[in-house]
Amino acid sequence: MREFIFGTDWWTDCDDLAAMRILLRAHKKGEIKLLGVGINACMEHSAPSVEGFMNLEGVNVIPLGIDLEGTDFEGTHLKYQKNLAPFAVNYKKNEDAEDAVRLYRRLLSESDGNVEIVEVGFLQVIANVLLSGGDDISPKSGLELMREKVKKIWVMAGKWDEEGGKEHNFCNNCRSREGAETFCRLCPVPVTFLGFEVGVNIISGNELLYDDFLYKAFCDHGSKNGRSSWDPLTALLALMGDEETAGYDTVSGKAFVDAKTGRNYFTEDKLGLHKYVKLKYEEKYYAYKINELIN
Ligand SMILES: [Ca+2]
Repeated sequence: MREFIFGTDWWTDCDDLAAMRILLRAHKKGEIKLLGVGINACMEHSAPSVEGFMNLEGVNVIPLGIDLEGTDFEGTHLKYQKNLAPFAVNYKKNEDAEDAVRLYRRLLSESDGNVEIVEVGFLQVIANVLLSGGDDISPKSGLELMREKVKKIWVMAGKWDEEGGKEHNFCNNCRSREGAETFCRLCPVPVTFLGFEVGVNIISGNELLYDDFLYKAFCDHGSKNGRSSWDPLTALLALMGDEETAGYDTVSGKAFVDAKTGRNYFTEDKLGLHKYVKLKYEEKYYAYKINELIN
């Protein structure tokens, strides 16, 4: 069975929750195994609200990691997290979650080498995994663990329809900018990016039922009529496991992020480890597919 680690900023936007629902439902159906969730931004109710959401979805045995230092990203919308946090059982506070780098190292070292990562937030945690040395979990470096255990990484980040594009997950602050630069430079496995331009005009979550807690979270965010679909598109792409089948054209090459500005650049190369996706169909095609999965 395909195994996934889900990385999320779970920060100010609600599209992370739609992505999480897609993965949790696939996990519940036995289509995939979700090994763990790494939260790469830290607000007051981050870990409790992630666990609360999972419990409401009927999935409650997935380990959480968090970057407790990731408190300095820009933006505030705490309400949906505050409302989900009371549903937590095991992670009553952020400190109850394992350090996210340790979680990744542990999950990777325990795995058979078939792991895929879906990352819909900031990249400093994966970057720090790549920079990590051997420890009590494994004598292997993070680079070795990633090379041996990770098959593919699906990332929502970047703006690829222009050279020097600026996008939130790369650009938010120096933590995200430096993390993104390190990730693109060091990551030894294939990465597919879904960029800002792909998801911005695909609106999903606009058909949720009024008594659905995901609808309440969308309302708490100010998105009762739906939201751009960056994160759920990335989750769906990862689940389908193939860009073309998921409805995208791809450009292969090498991505680069400027650590000072967070701007992204791309050098085309048919043999490159990086790809970014481009829409093949009209936006409503993708919105329908996401709504079908989250309604
Ligand atoms: Ca996100």
